Amino acid sequence: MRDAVTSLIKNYDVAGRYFDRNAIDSLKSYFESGTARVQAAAVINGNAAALVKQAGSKLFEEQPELIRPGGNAYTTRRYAACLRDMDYYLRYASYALVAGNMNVLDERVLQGLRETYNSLGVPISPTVFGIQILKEMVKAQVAAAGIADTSFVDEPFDYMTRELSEKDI
Ligand SMILES: CCC1=C(C)/C(=C/C2=NC(=C\c3[nH]c(/C=C4\NC(=O)[C@H](C)[C@H]4CC)c(C)c3CCC(=O)O)/C(CCC(=O)O)=C2C)NC1=O
Repeated sequence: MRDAVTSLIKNYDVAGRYFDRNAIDSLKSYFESGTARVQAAAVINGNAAALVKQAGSKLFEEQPELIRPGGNAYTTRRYAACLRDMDYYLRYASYALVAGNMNVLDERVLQGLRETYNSLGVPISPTVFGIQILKEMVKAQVAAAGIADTSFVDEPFDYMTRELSEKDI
C-alpha cells in the first residue's frame, strides 16, 4: 500500500535520482492539501453511517427495480450486502483521500471485484451510480465544514467509478 510520498520515493529511487522540481512541486501540493484531506476524512468518519444510509435510499429511490423481486438488492440479505458495499467504498475512499494516492483502492477494493460482481450478477452501472451519490454527499458535507475547494474529494470516487466501469465494456 502506498501514499503520495512513498510512491514518489519509489519512483525516484528506481531511477536513482534526487527529487527534481516536479517531485518537489508534487510534494508541496500534497502537504499543502494535507489539512483539507484530514478534515475530509474526519467529516466522513463522523457521518459514515448516515452517508451510507442516505446514499442507499437515494439509489433505491432512483432505481427502485433493484429492490423489487428479481432485482439484485432484493431480499434483506442482498439489500444489506449492497449497503455494506457502499460502506466499503466510503471507508476506502477516506483512506485514499488521506494517502493522496489510489493504490489502496487497487489493492484492497478493486482487485477481482468486477469478476465477483459479474459472477453474482451484481450490476455495475447502479453500483457506480451509488458511488457517485456518495461522492456528491461527501462533497456537500466537506464544503459545509468550511473547505472551499472540494475538488480533491472527487478523486477516489471517480477512480473507483472508472476502474469498475471501464473494464466492463
Ligand atoms: C473491501 C472490499 C470489498 C468489496 C468492495 C466487496 C464487495 C462484495 N460484494 C459482494 C456481494 C454483493 N454486493 C451487492 C451490491 C449491490 N447490489 C445491487 O443491486 C446494488 C447496485 C449494489 C449496492 C450498491 C449485493 C446485493 C451482493 C450480494 C449478492 C449475492 O450474494 O447474491 C461480494 C460477494 C461476497 C459477499 O456477499 O459478501 C463481495 C466480495 N467485498 C470486499 O471485501
